[in-house]
Amino acid sequence: MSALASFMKEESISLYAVLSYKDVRETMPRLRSSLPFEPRSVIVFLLPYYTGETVNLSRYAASKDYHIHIRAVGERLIRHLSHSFPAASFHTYGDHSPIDERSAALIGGLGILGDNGLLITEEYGSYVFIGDVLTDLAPECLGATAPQPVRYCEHCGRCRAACPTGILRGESDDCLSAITQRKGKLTDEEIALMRTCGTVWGCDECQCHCPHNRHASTTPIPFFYEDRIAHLTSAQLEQMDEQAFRERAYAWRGRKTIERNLLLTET
Ligand code: B12
Repeated sequence: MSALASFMKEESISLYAVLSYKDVRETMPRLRSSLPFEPRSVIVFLLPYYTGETVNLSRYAASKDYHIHIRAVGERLIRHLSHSFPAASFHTYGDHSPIDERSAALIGGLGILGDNGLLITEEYGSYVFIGDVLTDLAPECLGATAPQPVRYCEHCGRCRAACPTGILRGESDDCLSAITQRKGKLTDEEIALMRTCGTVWGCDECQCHCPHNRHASTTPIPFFYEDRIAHLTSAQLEQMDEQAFRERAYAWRGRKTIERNLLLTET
């Protein structure tokens, strides 16, 4: 078994792909040029996160911040591969990557593209995070695959119909997830949408209505079960010390934004 395959097995990661860097869609060249090496290959991996229902937080935000786990997996992978390839350079990303992560996962054959813009896998539906590692190793060293044609969902229309703001129907410029994450004052209409959908952070409406998520398996990754909060209250937030707060997915906007959302939906 290759060093890469043995690592993925140890980490219970069943969905990953290796691609040549020239085949992936680069969206942030600035990030690539700040690397001290020229990337030749990409390892893209999926981390399923569904652990069960939530009350007022979207599913991705119920556990500790997923960036913590993506980074930890990426760093462990780099340490593991460095034993086999000591002269190679690596860098890990999750979200803030030089490449379009969804498109890399799609051409890596890991899933299909839903009309909600999300990558959908067979086993875990769209409840997967995407992480990636860039390296100057030649694609052949890691057993890279040729890019596969992008496959699409059946366009059943359920995500479009369920989208609270209508962005998926081309009727708005804003996604409810983005609205919950915006600083400052929200409009009455935006507040009403948050209340109707019962969310204080993120939005899962398009995912909840997707038939591919109906039988999505729960994640085998322990991280997503630890310190899980399915229902956040103002009182709980107030009691969270700075360290605990910093480890939540809603921390990047500061306390004020999530505090405001709780206040708007609790009254
Ligand atoms: C900014 C951001 C957001 C913003 C804006 C979303 C947006 N504009 O796409 C907001 C806050 C709204 C958001 C919300 C969510 N997000 Co978000 N988000 C991102 C982030 C950091 C950047 C996205 C971006 O702007 N990309 C650049 C633009 C140019 O890409 P795009 O054109 O919009 O994307 C299209 C291409 O990928 C295209 N495409 C696919 N294949 C191909 C192939 C070719 C050849 C071409 C040309 C195009 C193409 O299809 C995509 C969709 O239309 C990504 C991480 C990342 N680095 O990708 C996560 C990411 C997309 N988000 C993620 C998640 C989980 C969510 C939420 C579900 C969270 C939640 N519950 O609230 C929602 C889902 C909302 C939705 N239906 O899109 C996951 C998605 C995982 C998955 N299964 O697909 C990602 C990948 C984070 C991660 N590392 O796992 N997000």
